[in-house]
This record gives sequence, C-alpha cells and structure tokens, in this order.
Amino acid sequence: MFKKISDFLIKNDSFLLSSHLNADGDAIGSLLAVGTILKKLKKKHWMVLHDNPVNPKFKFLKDFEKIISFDETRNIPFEVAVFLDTADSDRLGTVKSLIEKRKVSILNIDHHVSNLRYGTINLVDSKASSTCEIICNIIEETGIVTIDKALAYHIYTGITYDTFRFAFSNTTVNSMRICTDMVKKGVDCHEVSKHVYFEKTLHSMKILGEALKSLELHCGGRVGFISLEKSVLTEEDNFQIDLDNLVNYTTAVEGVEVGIFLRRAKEGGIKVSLRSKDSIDVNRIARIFNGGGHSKAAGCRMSESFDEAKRLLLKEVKKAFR
Ligand SMILES: [Mn+2]
Repeated sequence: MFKKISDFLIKNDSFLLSSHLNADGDAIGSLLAVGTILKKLKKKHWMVLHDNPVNPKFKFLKDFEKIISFDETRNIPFEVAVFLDTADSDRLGTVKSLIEKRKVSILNIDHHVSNLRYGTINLVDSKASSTCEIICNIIEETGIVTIDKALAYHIYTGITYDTFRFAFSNTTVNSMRICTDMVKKGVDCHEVSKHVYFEKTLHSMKILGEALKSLELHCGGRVGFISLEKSVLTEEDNFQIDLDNLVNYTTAVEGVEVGIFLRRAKEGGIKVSLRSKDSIDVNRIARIFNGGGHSKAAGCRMSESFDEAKRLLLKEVKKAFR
C-alpha cells in the first residue's frame, strides 16, 4: 500500500491537496507535510482549505503562507487530488466543489475509524495516532524523500496535537518514537507548545471560564456535561480556545466516563463533541445523530434546542451504559 501511494505521488504531475474544514494541527501538519514531499519531488501542487482565514496559530510552520483559502482559488489546473485527515468528503466544505465537476483520482489518507473510503486509493489506518503519523510511515517505508527540519516540524505538530501531547490512548510506541526522531531532526518542542498552546487571548480565557462554570454531572457522576449556550464566539475565539479540546475538561473529572460538550455552530444549530474515557464507544452515539469520529472521540451536529439536544444525547449515553 505504501508503495502504491509513493507511485501515485511520483507518476502524477499536478495535485490538489486539502483537508477538513476548521483545520487543526493534524490537518494542517499533514497538508504541509505532503506539500513538502511534492515540493521535494518538484511536482506542481496547490494546498487549499475551506477555512478563511486558516488558523493563524500554525503560521510558524514552514510554507503555511502557501495554503490558500477556497475563496481565493481561481482555476487550478490539477490532475489528481490528495485529501488528508478527512473522514467524509463533505468535511472538505467548499473545496469539495473543485472535484465535483470533474473525474479525478483521489488519494484518501486518514486515521478516522469512520472514514467513508471515498477515494480511488484509500489508506485508512485507525490504529495510527494521526494522519501525520501515517505520512511519516509512508516516508520511512518508501524512502520517497528525506525528512528535513521543516518536514519534521509538520509531522511532530500533527502527532502531538492529535495525541493531546501524548495524553490520549492513541499514543503509541510508534507515535512517540517518531516524535523523538523529529526532535533529533531539529524540532524545538517548546517552540511548538508556545505557538499552539501558550499564546491565548484574555477573551478566550474568559470563555474557557464560562464553559467550566457550566460543567455538571449526570448519570450518577458517570457523564460530564459542558455547554456554551449563551456565548457568542468570534472567529478568533474558535482559533484560540481549541474548542474541540474543551470537551476534555468533562472527562478530567474523577468518575466521569463520558463527556459531552455543546456549543453553537457557526453555520447554525449545535455542534456536539463527545469523549469517552473507558469502554463506551462514542463513535456509535455520534452516528445515531449522523456524526462520527473515533470510539473515544467523536462529534455530530444537531438542529434541536440546547435542552432537547442534551436530553437526546443523555438518553443514548444511558442506553450505552446498559
Ligand atoms: Mn487527525
């Protein structure tokens, strides 16, 4: 499979690269990593994301400024597409329209167990911590390029982001070994942490405070629940707070097995994040509401009121406990 992927990168000449909307550390890290591989192979490529702007937290990564927002794309004469960290092609947002009008081969590289295998070639490894880990495996197995400092930063950032700095159960010997190797290649761990975690605005910290104030327990303390019903979040807050990680404060409480976090979605309705600390498979719960993800981290969108969404979710979690 790795050989098939390196052949795909070597034999084609111009590529569209993209990842999911609200691109995070692994999405941007893997996008830039594949962009760097293609740069080394002297292949034409365009890195395009739905987001405008793209999360500026990651601008310390080399070639970040070469990522273009969909709104800024004119005619891109690409022949094939590579989609990274994207379980469902709908998650590409507006970028999906670039492939809808034409028949192009798609390389789909991802680690979400819910991946729909929409590609012509699909490399889905749900045992990998992150898409960046898979990219590193491809490079190491095929020797397609050598990993320089810039590429090491891309890979390290994606792995540490998705493992929550080696705290989640997707942390493995391989993910840690790769990060060690990336540090040997020149990655400064503190520099990455500083840009990604330690430069928050005051407003975003106040919102974090508000979220923590809403924390409550259900099901005899086995479920932690947080909601940001009243807050109006700015675009900057979305980048600052790591909204997707706020849910982790629920499972940080002793005895909590499942965490739920509700917030207003930019596009309307409610965005739901789910976490599981132990055996409950939250991917199955998210799927009931047309969402998905991993067994320990998943999400979905709901159009109900906050109260109704909460009631429906708690009902399903209770069923899962039985
Ligand atoms: Mn990922």
